[in-house]
Amino acid sequence: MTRRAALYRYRVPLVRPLRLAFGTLCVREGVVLELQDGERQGWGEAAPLPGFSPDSLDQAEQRLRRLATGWLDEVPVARTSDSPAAAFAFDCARWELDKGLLVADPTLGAYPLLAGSREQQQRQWLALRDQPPVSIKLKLGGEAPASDAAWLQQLLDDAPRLRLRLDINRRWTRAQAEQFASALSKDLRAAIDYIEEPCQQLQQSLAWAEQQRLPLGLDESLSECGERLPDSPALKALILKPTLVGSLSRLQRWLEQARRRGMRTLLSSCFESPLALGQLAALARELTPDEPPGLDTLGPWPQDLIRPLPNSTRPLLPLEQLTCLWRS
Ligand code: OSB
Ligand code: MG
Repeated sequence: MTRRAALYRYRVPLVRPLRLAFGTLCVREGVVLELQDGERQGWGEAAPLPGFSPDSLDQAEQRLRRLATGWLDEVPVARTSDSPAAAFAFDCARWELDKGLLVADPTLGAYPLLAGSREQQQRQWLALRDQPPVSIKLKLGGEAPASDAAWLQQLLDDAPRLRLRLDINRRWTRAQAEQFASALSKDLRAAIDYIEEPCQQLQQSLAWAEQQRLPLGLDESLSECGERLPDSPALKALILKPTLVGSLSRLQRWLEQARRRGMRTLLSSCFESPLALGQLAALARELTPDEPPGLDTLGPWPQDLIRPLPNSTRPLLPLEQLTCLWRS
């Protein structure tokens, strides 16, 4: 059997700028790995998110080249790595080689994400209000905490059965978190599935959630946890972003640990391209079948990458239009 490998780079201007808690992105860049073993083929994408990921695109590219070279020579490459995005990409490509195509429609069962300014969120909600989803995720923390609570109350008045997932991305001081908790009505409190990353420090978030008896979700703090989740009754949800976690075996270990503690576990995206979003949707179906993943991040993508997503109406950006960086 002949093994072959190649690396490509994409650079895609987004339909509209992505305003995130940690900066604004107008262009998304990533590296795509292609592995071939005889007739079989596997793809993987590494797209570290600037300002959020611990690794850079250059680091991911270097690491992927090493991993691919090791695979071609059939020698194992040391697992330790400075690039989780590369480990994720490599494992997806290996998965496809071994088990077949990793693709599902990321919009199926997805809960909507309201992001951006309050005004933008209000506009997004207007489009959803008449047929409200079961649950919704909101990015909060950009306004005064009491005003955020009032906005949530308005959502609940429009759709009384709505379940809320809130993501603060560590924007609150402990005092602001207290203000938010004090502004919650009883209904509103009961409608909250979890609050992701409220405070600037994990210890503050834990202490606040325990004291207020509010359900806490962990996302970016996971990188500070080493191999063990903090022991806290407030910890109710683990949001896992494979681009940040790295290898699929590491992802599995987090899933098992969280499940042993009765936490809910969700996969989520880092604004990867439709190629990786389709893979994340398929992985979520395998690994977290009772929780739809947080993948409502397709909006800014003008095209599907390399292969069409199921049910997609976007045009395709074919492989020929990517820059080939290396091939064996
Ligand atoms: O804070 O959870 C985040 C996307 C990129 C970077 C950070 C985050 C996100 C998301 C993805 O919110 C969507 C989701 O988790 O539902
Ligand atoms: Mg989050």
